[in-house]
Amino acid sequence: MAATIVKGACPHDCPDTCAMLVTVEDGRAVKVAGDPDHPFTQGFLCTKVNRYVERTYHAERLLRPLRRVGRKGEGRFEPISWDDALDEIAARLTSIARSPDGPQAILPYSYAGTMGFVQSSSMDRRFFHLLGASKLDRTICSMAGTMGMRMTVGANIGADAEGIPESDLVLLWGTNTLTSNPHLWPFVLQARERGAPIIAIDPLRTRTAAQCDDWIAIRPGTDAALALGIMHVVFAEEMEDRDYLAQHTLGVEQLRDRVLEYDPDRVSSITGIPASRIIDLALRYGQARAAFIRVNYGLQRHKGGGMAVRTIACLPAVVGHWRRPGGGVQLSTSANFQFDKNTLERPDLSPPVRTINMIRLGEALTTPNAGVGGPPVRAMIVYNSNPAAVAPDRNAVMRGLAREDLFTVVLDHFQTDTADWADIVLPATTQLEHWDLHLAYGHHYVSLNRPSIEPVGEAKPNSEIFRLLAARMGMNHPALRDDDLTVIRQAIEGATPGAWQAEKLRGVTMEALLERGWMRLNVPKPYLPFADGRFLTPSGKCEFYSERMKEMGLDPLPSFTAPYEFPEDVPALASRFPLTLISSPAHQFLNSTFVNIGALRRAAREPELMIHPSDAEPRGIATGMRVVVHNDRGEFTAVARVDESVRATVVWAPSIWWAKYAADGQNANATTSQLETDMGHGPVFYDNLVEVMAAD
Ligand SMILES: Nc1nc2c(c(=O)[nH]1)N[C@H]1C(S)=C(S)[C@@H](COP(=O)(O)OP(=O)(O)OC[C@H]3O[C@@H](n4cnc5c(=O)[nH]c(N)nc54)[C@H](O)[C@@H]3O)O[C@H]1N2
Ligand SMILES: Nc1nc2c(c(=O)[nH]1)N[C@H]1C(S)=C(S)[C@@H](COP(=O)(O)OP(=O)(O)OC[C@H]3O[C@@H](n4cnc5c(=O)[nH]c(N)nc54)[C@H](O)[C@@H]3O)O[C@H]1N2
Ligand SMILES: [Mo]
Repeated sequence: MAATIVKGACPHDCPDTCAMLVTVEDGRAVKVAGDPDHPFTQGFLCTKVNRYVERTYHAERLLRPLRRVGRKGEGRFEPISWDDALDEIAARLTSIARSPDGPQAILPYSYAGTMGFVQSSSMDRRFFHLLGASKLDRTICSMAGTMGMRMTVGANIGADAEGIPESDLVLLWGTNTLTSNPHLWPFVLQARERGAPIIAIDPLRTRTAAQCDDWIAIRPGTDAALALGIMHVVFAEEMEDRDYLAQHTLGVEQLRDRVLEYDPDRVSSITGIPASRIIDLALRYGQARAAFIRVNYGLQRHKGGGMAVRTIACLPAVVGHWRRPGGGVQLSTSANFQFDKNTLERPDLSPPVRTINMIRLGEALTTPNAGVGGPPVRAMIVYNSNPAAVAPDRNAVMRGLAREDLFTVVLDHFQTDTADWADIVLPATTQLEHWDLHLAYGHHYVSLNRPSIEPVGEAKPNSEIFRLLAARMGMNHPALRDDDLTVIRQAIEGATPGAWQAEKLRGVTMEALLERGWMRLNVPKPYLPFADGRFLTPSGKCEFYSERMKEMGLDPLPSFTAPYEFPEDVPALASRFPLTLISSPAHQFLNSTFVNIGALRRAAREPELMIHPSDAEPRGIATGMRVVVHNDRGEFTAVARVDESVRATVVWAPSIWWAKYAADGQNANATTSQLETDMGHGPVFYDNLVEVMAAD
């Protein structure tokens, strides 16, 4: 039989959202490839998603519903029918909802295993809203930076990566592009071919930094100070764009005063970067005509993450680079995708309920009022997430998952660390087996995913599982009966087809998506969102001064906010735990997804810890030795790699391992905390002091 090619989209949590072509023979997917016609992803897939066929037909794929038979966490399950599984879940949830604790004792827990609207933020949300379950604040990745962008430019949108070839200076600021955003790289190379220097600002000489013209090894959590230092020099040297400042910004006089406090010497003492290098960077920035700053979410995983992003986002307005293609800053493009979220999620169906912050799952499961008031959490439905691996303060999370009285349901493709602690495990379909609709957070194309194969085994789409559960529980609302294609149409066209379409979605239709697979938003190419000002803030200006931040009790002007665990501020803690641990993504994994794919895990070898020779030597640590990384929250072991690619006093543990594949059954989140960022209640994964010692 002839092979057919089906147009799909990569579902993973990555800025690139690749257009994917799936080759199918005799009903079986045999190959995935990038769509060469896609202007941003340009026909190649990453190391991980190239193995999507292998992942889909993996021998350990969950094929049937399972019920726990052993003790919690023992990992012993028996297959059961869908009918039995749904009956049992429906009975348990109904009895909790009708008990004095009420439906708020039920907690959905999901994040971005798939980013598709159908499988991650529509039928599921409608179900939990109508049920009256607790809400989940999905903060684990991006909320600090998102808030930072909102404060300065008004929304989490930014410069267009397709303009980068016209840039004359590219700053990769707190981002490991070749690992986490690889489809940006060809654009960066085009800029370099035309003479633009590429500079990485990162405590690690990542594989990306190693390819750059310059590596600025900043101390973790000090980026706002560097940005203020750049502005200090730019104003001192009169390199600012006075016309742009006068027309399109708010608070420039206060900003001028503020940056006086951040002279290169002071900034050097905070950031650990020599003053001469700060001045050099600032002069290059000030002299450029269209510098492109790619910030990513890595740098906002510290206490001052929101302020750091907000401060960096001020830079292009100071020099007026928003005016020109290739100039500006990009954290995300996601807020351009104005899908009809109210119709997708139906928040109106929910009674007033409490909200639980997903990064405080440990606390929510182990404190009587879930840390926020109200009943204890008695049931948790996990989908698109693996909290036993990814959530901070892992030991607290595991104490919660171990509760005999917690009813846990996990929907996944595999028996993850979290699924091991479930009462019921449900097999979910992969992207090859279901419909979906995707935004992107690193470019401006909408993508449609068509299923290319029938579900493997008895797997069902998340959307279908929530429809079935709703029916079982007598939740008789029409919004819980919409099929997947209807949901996609609703996202694009709104609740009343034809009556509503957001400006940037104009022209993006279901028919066109069905035919082409992806479509550019209704924005020019390259898109210059703030070339003529028109910021999305309350004032319509780029807000150097933010009244809203003042109302939140924050400094209304850009400033440096020290990390919680900034050594000079916490000398007693720092004397016991002198090293800062960064546990950013391994090249071979996508958060904790793909850790069970043999070839990728072999390439990642085993949990590693990179440590600078000046920190290794006094501790008697050599490459290849097993080390213990610990603090008061917990410990994990790793194999040391002594290397000058980390700043002294910083250590790097590529993440996020499944605990069950680690020799000690732990991962880096044993050491991370449940503290929140300054804005957006985000996590502080890299604001984390530890000590390292040889294992024996
Ligand atoms: N291969 C792969 N790709 C991924 C992911 C993955 O797990 N694997 N995850 C996806 C997800 S969910 C996300 S959110 C994005 C994340 O995308 P990125 O933010 O680009 O993620 P990282 O690769 O962690 O790069 C962050 C870099 O920030 C550095 N960093 C840490 N703290 C600081 C700091 O205080 N200042 C500065 N300047 N740098 C700092 C780290 O050393 C690291 O090199 O990537 C996505 N892409
Ligand atoms: N220490 C440390 N911790 C971190 C980070 C870090 O850098 N360091 N990064 C943080 C960040 S940026 C993020 S975004 C989070 C990520 O946290 P999560 O979004 O939880 O990401 P994953 O670990 O990839 O888990 C996703 C799970 O969803 C499953 N899945 C995928 N598609 C489907 C589907 O269609 N249906 C169902 N039911 N399941 C599906 C996958 O098999 C996988 O088990 O982790 C955070 N945790
Ligand atoms: Mo993320």
